[in-house]
Amino acid sequence: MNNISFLTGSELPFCKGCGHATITQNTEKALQKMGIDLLDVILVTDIGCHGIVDKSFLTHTVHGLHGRSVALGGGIAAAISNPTKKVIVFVGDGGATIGMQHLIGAAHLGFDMTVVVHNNMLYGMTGGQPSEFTPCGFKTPTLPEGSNKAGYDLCELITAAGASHVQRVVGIGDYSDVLVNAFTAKGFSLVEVMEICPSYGVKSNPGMKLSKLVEDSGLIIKTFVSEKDKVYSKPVNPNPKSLISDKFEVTTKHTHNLSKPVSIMLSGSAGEGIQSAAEFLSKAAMIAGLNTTKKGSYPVTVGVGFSASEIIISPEQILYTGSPIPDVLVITSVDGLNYARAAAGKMKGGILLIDETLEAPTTGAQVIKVPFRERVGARNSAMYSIFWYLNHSNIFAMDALKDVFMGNKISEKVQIETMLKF
Ligand SMILES: Cc1ncc(C[n+]2csc(CCOP(=O)(O)OP(=O)(O)O)c2C)c(N)n1
Ligand code: SF4
Repeated sequence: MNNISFLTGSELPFCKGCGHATITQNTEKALQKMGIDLLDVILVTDIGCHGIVDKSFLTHTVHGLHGRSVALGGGIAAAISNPTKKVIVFVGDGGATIGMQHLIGAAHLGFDMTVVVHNNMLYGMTGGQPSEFTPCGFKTPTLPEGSNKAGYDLCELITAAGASHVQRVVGIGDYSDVLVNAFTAKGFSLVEVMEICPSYGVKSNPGMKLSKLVEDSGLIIKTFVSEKDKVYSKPVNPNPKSLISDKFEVTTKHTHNLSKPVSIMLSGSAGEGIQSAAEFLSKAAMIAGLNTTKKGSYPVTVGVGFSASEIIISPEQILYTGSPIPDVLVITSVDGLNYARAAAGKMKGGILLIDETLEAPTTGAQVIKVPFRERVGARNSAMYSIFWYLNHSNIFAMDALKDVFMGNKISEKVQIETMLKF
């Protein structure tokens, strides 16, 4: 037991008689009984009336999106993985409805945390809409005829999902020991506190008593499971390989002739190497001492239709990706032509390199027809187009692009000489 104050001392932000206030007071008392330090508590709150209490707590607090507080809390618990710290999540029945999968998942994975569900059987903050926890017959301002079905039995669900400690309690008086039991359990614990919202629940159901309502709804007040030593088993590899370590390391090896940025759009068909060609061009520009950005566009069905990439190459730092009106537009197929027609129409200058089999779209750019497909076939046409463009523009040393090409598996299948016939 300690006498640390876990609350700011200013008034709690709830309507008079709201059960959320009782949960706040019982939480403080439970934490004092545990003798835990203020800053060893991480309180994650959800959206809703209960969530605005975070400004009253002197502990660490995190305010989550509606229904996502359990996912946030689970992430924090997994990341700190420290038995001296206590992660507590406050969520309403509305947030529990929206984030049910997170609750089941967190119980299933056994995250070391406690969820306190503020079940006032409706969405309080937004004026009393029913949630999936609204009991049969319970009326709300937006459901004045009363619910015609039973609400979820959350405790049964979470017990079945594998939680270590689950208890339901009627939120009246001192139930701090119930919270102590949950807070001190190892692994995932949950307490469902039954309440009525005086502003919407009581008004819509005059004379209804909380204990009677809970009893009539068939929700049992009890401890559903209490395996207090069940521990969190890490669901993921504890020593994952860094995603950064094998990134492309850039050393300038070649020269360039660029004094201002140039934007290039490659537009062709899925499966014809547009994204690879864009990547090769970007990497080559980097080893020629330039900055580059690359933005890929393709339909969700990645195997058919167009594929396009917008590349910017510049001697200066570039703070954005994409260039809807390129300086250079390369079109290698019919799909690419259809995709890039609008961009071509906006070009007032620059160059348009287009496969010689295609009819050039309306454009203010200088049009150059090149037999991309005929020279190297459809699959390599995009790759060939960047060699062709680099040879034509000389914006940086061709040796940079040759280096990137030769360092890739493609060079085992495609002779580099094929790419160098202009
Ligand atoms: C994803 C999402 N849906 C809806 C809302 C609007 N909204 C804000 S508070 C709230 C009701 C909250 O009810 P509950 O979670 O039960 O908490 P209570 O207010 O009763 O404490 C809703 C629907 C939102 N903020 N985010
Ligand atoms: S509206 Fe209801 S849930 Fe919200 S603070 Fe008031 S009594 Fe509590």
